Amino acid sequence: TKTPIRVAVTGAAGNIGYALLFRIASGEMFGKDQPVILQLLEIPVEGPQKALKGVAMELEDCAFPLLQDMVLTGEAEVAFKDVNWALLVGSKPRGPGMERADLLKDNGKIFIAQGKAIDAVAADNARVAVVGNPCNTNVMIAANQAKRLPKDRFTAMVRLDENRGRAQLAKKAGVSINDVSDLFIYGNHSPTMFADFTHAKIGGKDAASVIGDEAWLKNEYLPAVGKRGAAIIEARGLSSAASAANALIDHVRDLNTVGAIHSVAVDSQGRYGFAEGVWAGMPVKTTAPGAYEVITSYEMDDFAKSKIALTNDELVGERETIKDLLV
Ligand code: NAX
Repeated sequence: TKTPIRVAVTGAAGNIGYALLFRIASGEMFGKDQPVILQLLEIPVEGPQKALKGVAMELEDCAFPLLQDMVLTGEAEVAFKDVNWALLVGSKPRGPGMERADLLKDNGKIFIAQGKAIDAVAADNARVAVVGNPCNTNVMIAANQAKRLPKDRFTAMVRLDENRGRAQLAKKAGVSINDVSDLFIYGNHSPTMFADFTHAKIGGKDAASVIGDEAWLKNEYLPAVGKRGAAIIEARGLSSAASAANALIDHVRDLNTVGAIHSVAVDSQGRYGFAEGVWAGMPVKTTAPGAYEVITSYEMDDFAKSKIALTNDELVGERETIKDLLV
């Protein structure tokens, strides 16, 4: 049997945590033959710690054969000790009347502390995936602290946006989701993201020609994908949780699946016209378990370039807001 891998999940007693942990423990993220040890972090406050115990009791009650052990903690240094994967889900939600700048700064502090702890105690092969919003900027802050690990180990999740974008294209075209390919998300996980329909394929053909309605793609589809998170909150009274957990399963599984091509927010290194040093969604191809190369071959037309410029401006603005938090 394989050696267990250690997986940290932060915000483990939250909504996404509840939709995520059981699927990791059942083998959907790392494979049906890969034992896991879950190291669960919650804020060191009675309520969340008690709720975390409850979640752990339910995990126990599932009697998952792959779940070798669990660590429940309020301390980052304990949660990230020797981890192979750190899934940073927990963050502070935007409160009533709170400015976006305050949200960025408050969350930035969390990701400084967690980046430091990962740097200090995580395994040498550690990989980090950030979900907690604003995820592109949070991952940049964590990576900036964790100098021991190469920057390409740090990714943020835009896979929910890719999945949403593929589903909406399939629905419009009246085809199965399996017929939609090559739809990638560029930029920020926010309404400015660019779901690049210009290179998407439906049944192997150009999506734009299959849909046959460019105005719909530009004026309805793009905003609908960008604002889908808000539409879920409006309908459910709670933000996306099961679909976000599902996307994180896809994100991590595909980063471990050689040949998988998928959207991931990575250190841009100036690719596709993004500013150096911001984390932006773009297509990557997994080359070895946990390793990937960015696909740089897509040629963008003027429309696509203008959309990328917009989401890049937002990423640069976020970095400007938290620049005092970078070392
Ligand atoms: P919840 O508020 O239900 O859960 C978050 C949990 O994190 C809480 O239990 C809280 O106590 C904990 N937490 C807060 N600060 C922490 C810290 N410093 N260390 C450890 N735990 C901490 O939110 P949930 O619905 O689970 O969403 C979690 C995050 O995912 C939010 O930031 C949300 O905005 C973000 N999302 C990101 C998505 C993406 O595609 N990248 C989509 C879904 C989701 O909106």
